[in-house]
Amino acid sequence: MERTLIIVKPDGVQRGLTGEIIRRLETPGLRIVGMKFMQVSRELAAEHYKEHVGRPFYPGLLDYITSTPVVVMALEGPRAVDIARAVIGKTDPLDATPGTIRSDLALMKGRNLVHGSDSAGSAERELALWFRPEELISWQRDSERWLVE
Ligand code: IDP
Ligand code: MG
Repeated sequence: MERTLIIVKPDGVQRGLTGEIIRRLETPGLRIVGMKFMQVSRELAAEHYKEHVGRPFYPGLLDYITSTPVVVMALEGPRAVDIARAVIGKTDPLDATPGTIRSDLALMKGRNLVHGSDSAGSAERELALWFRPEELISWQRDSERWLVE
C-alpha cells in the first residue's frame, strides 16, 4: 500500500469540478485517508513547489495556487502515486492522454486543475507538509478484496 498527495487546485474548485476529480481518482479504487478544504498560504505554496524556484512560471504558479481555496487529499492504494498520475495525465493537457483529467477538462499547463505527487519520496514529503499525522486515518473498506488481489 502507498499514499499520495492530491490537490484540487483553485481552478478545479472554482469550476465546480471537485466532485468530478475525486470521482475519477476514487472510482479505480484509491481510498481517501485524509481530506480538507483550505486557503493555501504563500509559505506553504513556496515549500510545496520549491523544486521550481527560478523557473519563469514560478511566481505565477504561487499566485495561482494561493488565489482561492483548494481541496487537499491523501489517497491510499497499491501503487497509488503512479495510478493517480496516470488518471491525472501529463502536465500540459495537450500532451495528456484522452481520458485523463487534464486532457478531458483542462486547456493549459498553468490551469491544469490538479496536483498529484510524482514519486513515493515526493508523496512522503508532501503528505508531511499538508497533513498532521492525526489528520490521516487508516481504515479498511469492505470492498477491498474486490479491488486488490
Ligand atoms: P506536474 O504537476 O505534472 O507534476 P510540474 O512540472 O511538477 O508538473 O509543475 C508543477 C506545476 O507547475 C504544474 O502542474 C503547473 O500547474 C505549473 N507549471 C509547470 N510548467 C508550467 C508552465 O510552463 N507554465 C505555467 N505553469 C506551469
Ligand atoms: Mg510535479
